[in-house]
Amino acid sequence: LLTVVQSRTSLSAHSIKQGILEHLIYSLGRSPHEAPKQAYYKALAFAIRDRLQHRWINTVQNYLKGVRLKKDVKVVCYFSAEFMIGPQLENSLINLGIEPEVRKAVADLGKDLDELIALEAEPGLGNGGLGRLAACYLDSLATLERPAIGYGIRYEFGIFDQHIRDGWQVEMTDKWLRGGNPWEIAKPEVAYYVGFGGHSESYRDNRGDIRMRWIPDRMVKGVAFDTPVPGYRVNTCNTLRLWSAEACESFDFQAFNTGDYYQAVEEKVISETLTKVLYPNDEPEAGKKLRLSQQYFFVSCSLQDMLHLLDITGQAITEFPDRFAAQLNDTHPAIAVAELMRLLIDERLLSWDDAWQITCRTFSYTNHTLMPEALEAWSLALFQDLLPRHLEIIYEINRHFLDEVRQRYPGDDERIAKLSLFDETNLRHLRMAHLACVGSHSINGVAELHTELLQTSILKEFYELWPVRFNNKTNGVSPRRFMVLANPDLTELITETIGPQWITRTDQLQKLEAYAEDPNFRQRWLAVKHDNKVRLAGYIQKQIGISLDPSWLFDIQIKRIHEYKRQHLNLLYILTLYCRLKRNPTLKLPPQAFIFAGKAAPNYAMAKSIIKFIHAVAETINHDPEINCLLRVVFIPNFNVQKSQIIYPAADLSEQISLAGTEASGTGNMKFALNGALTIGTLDGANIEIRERVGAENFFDFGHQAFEVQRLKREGYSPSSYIENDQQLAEIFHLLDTGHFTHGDREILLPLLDNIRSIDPYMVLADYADYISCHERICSLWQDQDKWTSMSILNTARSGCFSSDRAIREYCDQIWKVGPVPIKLPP
Ligand code: DL6
Repeated sequence: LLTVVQSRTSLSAHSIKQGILEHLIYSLGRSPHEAPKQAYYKALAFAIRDRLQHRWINTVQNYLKGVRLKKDVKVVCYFSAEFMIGPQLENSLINLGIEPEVRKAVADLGKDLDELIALEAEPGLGNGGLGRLAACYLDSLATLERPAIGYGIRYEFGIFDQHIRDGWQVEMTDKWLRGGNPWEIAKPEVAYYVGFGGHSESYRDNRGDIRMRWIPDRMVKGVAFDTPVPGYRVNTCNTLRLWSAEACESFDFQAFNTGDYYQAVEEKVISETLTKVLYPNDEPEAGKKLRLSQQYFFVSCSLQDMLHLLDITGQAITEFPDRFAAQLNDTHPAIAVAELMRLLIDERLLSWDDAWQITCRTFSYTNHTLMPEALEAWSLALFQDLLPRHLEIIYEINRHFLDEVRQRYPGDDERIAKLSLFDETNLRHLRMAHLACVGSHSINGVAELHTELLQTSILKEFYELWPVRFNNKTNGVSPRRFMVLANPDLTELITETIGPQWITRTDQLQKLEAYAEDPNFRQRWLAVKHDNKVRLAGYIQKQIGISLDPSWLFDIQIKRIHEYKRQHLNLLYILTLYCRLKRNPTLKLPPQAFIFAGKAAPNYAMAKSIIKFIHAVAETINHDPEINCLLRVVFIPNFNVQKSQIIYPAADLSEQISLAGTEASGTGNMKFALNGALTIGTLDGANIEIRERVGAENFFDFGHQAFEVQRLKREGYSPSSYIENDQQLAEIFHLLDTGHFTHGDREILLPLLDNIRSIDPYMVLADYADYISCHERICSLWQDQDKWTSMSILNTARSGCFSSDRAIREYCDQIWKVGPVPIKLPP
């Protein structure tokens, strides 16, 4: 065994080269002479996965042993419908610390490592911030040596590929599994059955007590696919366990036996559609039965898996909350509260009270949005049809809960209606956020302002009822993924200056403050930024055919396209510069490149119009010789993790311009700041904390604050008056109305323009004037490159607390109570 293990664990260039060749020949059946690059990528990925394997196996063994010995091993189970893990190869090399050896091994085989890395298909198993946060948290959990499993869904088709045709977004299916996925290991023996539909019935158990059971009319099998999650330079390698739906053999057999072959095949197809595709967010979910089925499916598999782990380690069911801390990443997995209750009372035959205590001690809930339309609510008819037994359990949970509320607030019917798990106002709906709150011992927001707003708005009554359950956990991002991997030159410069400890202790970045005024260091810092801009400009030239001068100010807004994020406010600034230049061609203006990227939900017409708007402005400006010597506009299609890694390091200016009170936190804002971009931002989400940390003098804030937004709304917001009172705005709207940017087409942007003029739900016009003057300050500061560079250094130096390691330490210490379990490898 030892020889087998050693031949596949050695980290020398020679052994890695052998590993690649072995996999080329024996796993992929290719001759090294004729194998295409894709096969080399895959063989390399297999060779690297081998090198993670003994860490991975030992990590699981260590945890199980710890549990068996009743040592305090508690596992974090991160329940998330999305994990945007990004490409795995380079991340694994960095975490194992073997990039130089691998580069040599690959070069010895006549290949270039960077080219092979670029061939990796990205698993787009998420929509954006929420899914990427889950991936950063897994990275930090492993790096901090905390036992953890990420539980989610193995979507066959992840987030759609975005193509741009004539300036419009076109969605194409993503085929990330087309070439196979070398990182996952299918575990067909780790499988659970999940029921749907049917009815419930009562029966007498062998003690004569009446109990309930669920008789589903359809079963689906969930099969585990495991992906290793290696920590940075530690032996811990945790697991991301994603469930894939399969038809249940027993049901197939039944159909086969009755001779109904086609029925059996149909059953199989229906079952497998369950995990076919990720739903894009920013669209109403009402009526999407398949979405609720997905949520229930992955949650049920995961809870059954946790119970199984408890059983095989010989633990009593009462130990469940001492062995597992389950985090609900938004409400998508909130049905877990009812499912754990069902498993405990119907299948493990626990009393209601015991089951409820276990449930509440197990779960904690993170809210990620204040947007009313993003708060999940399922119609009772749909719910009844799909999960009838769960609905009964939820009624019972609600009955117990409202009894408690009535005792606290006798006669306060209004409060009861607000707190109830059911919204009785229009069509009856189940409020998933309420279910999550009631079944969790901890409820957190993702930035200070967001948590405060939760407590005073959408979850106000819950906060009044249980203030101690509420807490804030400001988001964080992985410094490995978004600095070490994305920005190797900056990493080298920082490491050379302050040593390598900052990679896992980002508070040490503070030491860079001492160099902020050092001309030599500033020069080197600037050179790194310049090279990163050259890299991005090269990519844009190659992919989109637009050339950018790296000496220009790179002003970047990359995120989901949404009205609340206000990409159109950014466009109004660009159009302001356009008009000013047209009026006065000799105007002194620093040359600026505006770079956008992001996807719009396929059914979100306004967001799609914003993409068209960006392209219309880009086309006009980029082709106008009077303007394109000072301004250029670029939209990078199909934004994903891989692309983000090239973009963040190249930014001079980060646009974080959501209407105050709408962005829960943001994480892009942190990635930019850590890479030394200055931020222009509203006092929204985590922008506020970034500004506090980096210093108000190193941050450009503008716009109405959240409380002012509320006041404006109360007083009656009139967007048209802003146009009437501002000549510049009036001129811009006139140009847009006459089709100046759309080849004379006056209709194409009209719905968007009319919406701004008449409703302007995210108050673009109210913040316009301040945004413009803030940009003016930025332009004048840009002239002083020394000052700008010092501010850039200070942004990085003071953003260490936005590491996901800090966030995960807080979750572990304050919510999950999960300590480190260092992994020892056998000699
Ligand atoms: O917490 C991660 C991320 C935040 O940074 C963003 O501000 C927030 O918009 C995003 N929320 C969602 C909501 N999805 N749902 N529901 O993606 O979470």
